[in-house]
Amino acid sequence: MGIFILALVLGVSLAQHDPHMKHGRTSIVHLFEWRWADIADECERYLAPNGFAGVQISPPSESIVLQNPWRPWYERYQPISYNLCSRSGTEKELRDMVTRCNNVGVNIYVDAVINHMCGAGGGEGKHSSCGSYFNSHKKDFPAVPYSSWDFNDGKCKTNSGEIENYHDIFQVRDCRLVSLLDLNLQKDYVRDKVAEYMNTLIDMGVAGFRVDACKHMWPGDLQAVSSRLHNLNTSWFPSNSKPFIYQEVIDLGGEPITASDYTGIGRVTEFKYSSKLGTVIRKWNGEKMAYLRTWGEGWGFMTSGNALVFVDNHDNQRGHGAGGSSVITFWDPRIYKMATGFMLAHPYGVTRVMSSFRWNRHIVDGKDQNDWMGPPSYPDGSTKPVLINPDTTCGDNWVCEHRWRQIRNMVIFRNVVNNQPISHWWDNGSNQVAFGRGNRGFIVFNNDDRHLDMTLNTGLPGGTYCDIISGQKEGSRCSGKQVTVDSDGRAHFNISNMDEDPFIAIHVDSKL
Ligand code: LAG
Ligand code: CA
Repeated sequence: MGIFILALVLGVSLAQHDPHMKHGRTSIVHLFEWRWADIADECERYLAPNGFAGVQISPPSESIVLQNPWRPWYERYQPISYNLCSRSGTEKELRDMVTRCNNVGVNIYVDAVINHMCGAGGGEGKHSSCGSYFNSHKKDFPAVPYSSWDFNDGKCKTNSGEIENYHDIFQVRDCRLVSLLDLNLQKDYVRDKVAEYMNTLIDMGVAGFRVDACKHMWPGDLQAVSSRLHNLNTSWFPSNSKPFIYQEVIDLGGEPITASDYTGIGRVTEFKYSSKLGTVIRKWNGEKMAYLRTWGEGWGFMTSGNALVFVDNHDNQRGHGAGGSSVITFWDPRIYKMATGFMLAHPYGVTRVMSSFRWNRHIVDGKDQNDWMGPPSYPDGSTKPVLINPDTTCGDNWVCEHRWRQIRNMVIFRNVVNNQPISHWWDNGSNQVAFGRGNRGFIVFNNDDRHLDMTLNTGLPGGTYCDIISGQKEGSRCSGKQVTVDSDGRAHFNISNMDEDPFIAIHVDSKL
């Protein structure tokens, strides 16, 4: 009740900050560019059994189809209409996926591209994923329909029509982002069309949205769209549930538009988290893991209840968007597992795990020449199914970070310690740190160039626990390392800096 009144006073709609996760699950996985049919299978065979709360899917709206370069991943950030056939599949397959994932308690969060349509130079014809006609020169998108009246060009005051200066909040909202035709969300007509699209998905059963490019939309316009949204489908969600909204706002500091301009509408992506965690784990700029003691608001991040956090995302893992070279990705697997392990062990924010495809990375002078490359595809441009190897990893250049044992087991760890505060923090003043989550779990990292050999107070009940990083509990034995906690909660930890993964995690469900 107290919180509710506070929320009213602050004008905050806390409802849209709630991801509506089921069965005590806590993490979202971004299955970047996966086909709907594969996601449906993955919900049933892997995500639900391993405690994943939800999936962020690639944009389901009809997009441009680009041939130069050949079928880049980013064509899906250039909508042609709100028809629901995309590179990931048909509307029927989308609907089937939403139903099947919901039926096993895995939520679907849709990447909604509503700031713009395709690029101004997108052309004319039917080079679109459902075959709808459009003419970018005339700003004509009859399949919505939008016409030239529905775009912002009159309002944009730059000579080029492009965003030229990020210190001018009017340009950032009313001019074109990388030439993309900018929708006029001041108009009720545009707001209605966008809300109609999102409501179709809500009625289908999705749990919420990752809203693309929010820095480029006025918070008031987003609020107007949000207020038009239906409640979630009561086949799977309690009545009066509002869709979860997490807004992509790249705020690394130094610009007049900040993440806090948007926290009244829903959660916001905390990009500082991704960039700073990379800096710390890489030990750049004199950073060390010991400083993570105050991780979260103490580092100037937004309030935990407003934040959506990630180690890397589909943009900054390939040098798009912003965040810089510190961002850690699957290309550096050893530190990637550690960074993801830290994120999932730490209580701050709603966590999103990245699941990528591999591409022919080719970095020249710090820039990846192949940052455009699309998902694993056949010569005709259609996306390949996700191949599952006998050892449960993925093939055909699907990376499936979420299936790496260390990451999957830390997703489970986060569920087991949900709502518990940080306890028993220890560090060596350098890059060896440890902390517990109440009396439910404990994790120890050794990111120094020397051995860790310490007895620590874990706060856990006495017993023998299986380390969930080097292995896990399998029946009545551990497939990896074993940790003995004495009756006072103390345990001895030995972590070589040469270990495959220099960290250990245990929780009450990994006790023998
Ligand atoms: C986002 N967040 O705010 C997405 O996370 C990001 O992936 C999107 O950019 C961006 N906003 C717009 O939705 C991506 C690529 C861009 C690409 C754009 C449109 O990062 O590189 O632009 O999608 O496909 C590409 C070209 C541009 C060109 C533009 C229009 O790179 O040079 O001007 O297309 O033709
Ligand atoms: Ca805009």
